[in-house]
Amino acid sequence: MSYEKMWQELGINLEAHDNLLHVLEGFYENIYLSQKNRPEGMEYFDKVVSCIHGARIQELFKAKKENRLVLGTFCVFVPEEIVWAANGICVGLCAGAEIGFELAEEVLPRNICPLIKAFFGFKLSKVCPFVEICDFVVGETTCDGKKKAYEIFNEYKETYVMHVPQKKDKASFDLWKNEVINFKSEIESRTGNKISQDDLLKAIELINKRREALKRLNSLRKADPPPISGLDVLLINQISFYDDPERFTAKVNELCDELEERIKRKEGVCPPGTPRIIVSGCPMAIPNWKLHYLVETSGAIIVGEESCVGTRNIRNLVEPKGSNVEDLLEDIASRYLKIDCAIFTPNAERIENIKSMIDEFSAHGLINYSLKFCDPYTTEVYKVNKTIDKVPTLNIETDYSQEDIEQLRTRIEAFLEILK
Ligand code: BJ8
Repeated sequence: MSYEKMWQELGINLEAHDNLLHVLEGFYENIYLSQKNRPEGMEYFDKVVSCIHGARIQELFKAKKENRLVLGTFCVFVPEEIVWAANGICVGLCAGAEIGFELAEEVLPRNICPLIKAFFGFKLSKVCPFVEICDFVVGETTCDGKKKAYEIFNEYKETYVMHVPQKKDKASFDLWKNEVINFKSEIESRTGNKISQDDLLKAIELINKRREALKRLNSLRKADPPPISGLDVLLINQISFYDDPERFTAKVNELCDELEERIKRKEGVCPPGTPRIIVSGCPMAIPNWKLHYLVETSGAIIVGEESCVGTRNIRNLVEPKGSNVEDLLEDIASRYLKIDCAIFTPNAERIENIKSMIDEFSAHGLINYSLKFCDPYTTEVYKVNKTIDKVPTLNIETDYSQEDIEQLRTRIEAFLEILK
């Protein structure tokens, strides 16, 4: 099926876009389709990627024709329940590839985190139909790089910014709750839909179910051998940001049924006793598969991601205790303020969460993964390493380029030697 007409309508640069899809296809074949003994349930997720800018964009296109609001986000702090409650659609925009960096560097400093450079790059080179189809994007005052970059991004795509506090005391909670209330008003005025208690409850249930399915998937990785690779779970987490939540949840649960059968048969994707690794740190947006690929082709298996594209995004559910809209908004605010992003100070709960993951998943090693120039995560590595004494740790600081692949492989192999 050809989607060219739709892409054209969205103002996509067709030639650059063709090249991107071509590179992505080759990448996917090498990294994903070459894996052995994958679960059959991965077929759905393979299909989603093979049609990454096609079928889902078409659904969004149709939704917009029906007057539904579509908005894009770059951070798990944006309370998407509010968008769904107003019959809108929320998509997490990816920024995981070195695309359009020369154009991005015309407006941004060279030494800025690749994730920020990538979201500019995708927009400026007009190769991402997700960005183009969004009515507007929602930014947040998390790290300094993003905060300042949104001011400029607003010149290219309308950007509404939510104020995320940097501490978690009562005053910060009140500020955040107020931001959540303002966001609700913003969404109501843009959609023309007044959000009722029932709408909010339904949206909370929809997103909680997605989180629960991903939690179920993660917990199945506790088995030795794990029934699914870290690469595949990473991909599923990445897809969770833009797929239709109801369909996605059903597909993850189907996959989990299959994985449970595999565990009963003691069938896994690697031999029992394979070194088990937790990766912790910056998010890995699609198609950033570099670290997982290197680790899993060097004789180890990743059993957990302490990341926003991983457990940080699914650990806590919204607990709807409120009996009216305002109280439910407070429940939402409280769930989101539990996120243990490194932009917070202090951020002790993140270190506790890493410790529990190491125990729960019987990990043999921890890799601190930071994107270059990400101050919050690179700086927090010191505290993580000072506290984690149960397993060896390895610090990796990288970007989206392929230049350091061999150097990283050598360091990962040496680390895995220690674990043996
Ligand atoms: S809640 S991790 S998604 S802010 S990697 S842009 S921090 S310089 S992505 Fe994040 Fe929200 Fe936190 Fe999660 Fe800045 Fe670091 Fe770049 Fe980052």
